[in-house]
Amino acid sequence: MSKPTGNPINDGLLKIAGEKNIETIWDRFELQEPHCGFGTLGLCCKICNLGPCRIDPFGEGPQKGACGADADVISARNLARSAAAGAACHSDHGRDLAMTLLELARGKAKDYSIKDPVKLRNLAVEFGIKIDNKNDLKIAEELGEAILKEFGKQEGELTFVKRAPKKQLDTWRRLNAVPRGMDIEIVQAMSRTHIGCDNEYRHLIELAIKTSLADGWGGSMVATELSDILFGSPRPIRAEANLGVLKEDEVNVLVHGHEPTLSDIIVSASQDKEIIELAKKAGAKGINLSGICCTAAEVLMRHGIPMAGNFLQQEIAIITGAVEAMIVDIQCIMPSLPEIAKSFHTKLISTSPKARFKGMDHIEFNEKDALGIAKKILRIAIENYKNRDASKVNIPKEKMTLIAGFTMENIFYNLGGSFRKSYRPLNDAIISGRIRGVAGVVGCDNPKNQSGLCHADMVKHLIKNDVLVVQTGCSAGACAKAGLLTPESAFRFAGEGLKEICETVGIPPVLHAGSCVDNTRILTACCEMVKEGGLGSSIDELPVAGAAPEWMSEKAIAIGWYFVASGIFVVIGTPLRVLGSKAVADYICNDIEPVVGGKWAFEEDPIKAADLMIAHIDKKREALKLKPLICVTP
Ligand code: MSK
Repeated sequence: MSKPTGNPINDGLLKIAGEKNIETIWDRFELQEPHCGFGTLGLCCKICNLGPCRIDPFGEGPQKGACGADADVISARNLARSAAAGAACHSDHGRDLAMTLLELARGKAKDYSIKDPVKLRNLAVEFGIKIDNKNDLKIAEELGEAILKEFGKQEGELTFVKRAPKKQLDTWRRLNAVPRGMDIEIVQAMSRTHIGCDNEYRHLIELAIKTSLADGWGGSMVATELSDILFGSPRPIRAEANLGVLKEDEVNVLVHGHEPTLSDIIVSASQDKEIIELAKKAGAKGINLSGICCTAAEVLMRHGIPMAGNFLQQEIAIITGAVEAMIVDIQCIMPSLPEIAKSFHTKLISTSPKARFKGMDHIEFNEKDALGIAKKILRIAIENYKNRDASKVNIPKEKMTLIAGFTMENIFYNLGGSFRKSYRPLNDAIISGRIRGVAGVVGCDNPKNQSGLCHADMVKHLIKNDVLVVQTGCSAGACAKAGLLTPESAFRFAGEGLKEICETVGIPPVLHAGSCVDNTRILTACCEMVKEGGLGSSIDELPVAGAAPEWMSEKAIAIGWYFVASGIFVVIGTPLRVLGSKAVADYICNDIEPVVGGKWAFEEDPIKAADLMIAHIDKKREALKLKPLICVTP
């Protein structure tokens, strides 16, 4: 059995895995230790076939690859490539939603509709589309076309960068960092990092910045905005989280991955009378839908569908023995799942034309017959209910209530009430010293850390110190399970000032803002704070900070970079793979701050990392000459 993970629920199911000789991520992770030192430090180059080359970090062996690239070039080049991969994932996600919008507008996706026509119209205006007397579908068609052009645009600037404060935009313009289109920046990141191309580390870091900005202010922002239009803008909603949401007497179906196009329709299909009747005929009380990873966040925010688990829990969800079907699309899906499912009855179904898995059944999703495909998948799950072996069922009891569904728009209402829809109350609370500042705590969970415990420890420390926390992705899931996403948690964990605000407004001290692509909601909220006034003239002047304490994916690198480049201080748990180059590490953790306004820090201890964020927030408060905190928590 693998070492204890620090999470009793995971440990209980991992014990069962150990007894059945089932290998999980924790076992495989252990077998990889110690991790390759060259790779960890960013000193391994596999870009061309002169190598793989490596640089000796002790200065005794080779200091240059066969082509002459030194530690600075190799680590900066690797970093830029990782950022490009992350940006590509989010942008492709955004592109798919633009395609769905277009199919809907052209009558080829009959199972979808425009769920937020106000947002559709606002976005169309932002893209320069004339509304006149056009109906929603006509506007959707023109908007879909305009957004798809944005992906392939070769010159000019992305439309969404206009949302940024002028000072921020001027900084990017000075650096030639304003993305032209999503695709061109990702392609250039790949071409410029080819052997013998871009060979100056600062120039390569600028490349990482531009590519990541194309994600944050491009692909991801498109994904968030179009998801709201197609599936509805979230509103605060009560739900539950943790593996205890699985039910012994229902057909348990898990949706896992990232894109909401299928999962949203599965929600409708699971409420279909015919499907519920079928489940009852099979001996179950109904269909119990829940989610893993960011797909979970998408359906949680919009429909209150429970979140069964985050990234690290995808394997152990199957080990509960109670899952009839797990439906996957793209990103963060472990290829190990089919091997684990062999010991249980769970059917694994891949659905995206982009992602296949050895050992999974594949039912390709297609917007033209979305509901039909969703029902087909649910019928397979229902049919599989009879194969559940009661002796193998071990559903943990633990589950926790949470409130999710906070967006840049609805936070207006929550903070200001219906007569005062503005960021004024938030800015005033910060200016008057009731709230110290705002922190975004996001990202994955990682066996290098303790099963999501870093997130909860960090967030508790931040709210205790009157920092309002906004979360997305698996980090939000981890804190939901720790009971931090309820208004009541303010009484247990928040400092006096933050508690007072939460009590007055009725919000949790930790706001769930959605999935990985929804980190852009944090960007737009920062823009609104600047626009509201009193907290400086650009994002880098705000008393805010960001963190990804257990990051693991390349998407997290792109996200971190677009926050840093947007002027935000970002602390991550394990370092980016640049420590083999003192020049690159110094540059991105220090010298870059006067250039873009933000910078990176690496700190594994979640409390020390939170203290770095608090110190940064205090530094910004001081620069803005804000009042001292009203209630300093002892
Ligand atoms: S799912 S990228 S493990 S947050 Fe977005 Fe979670 Fe990280 Fe995947």
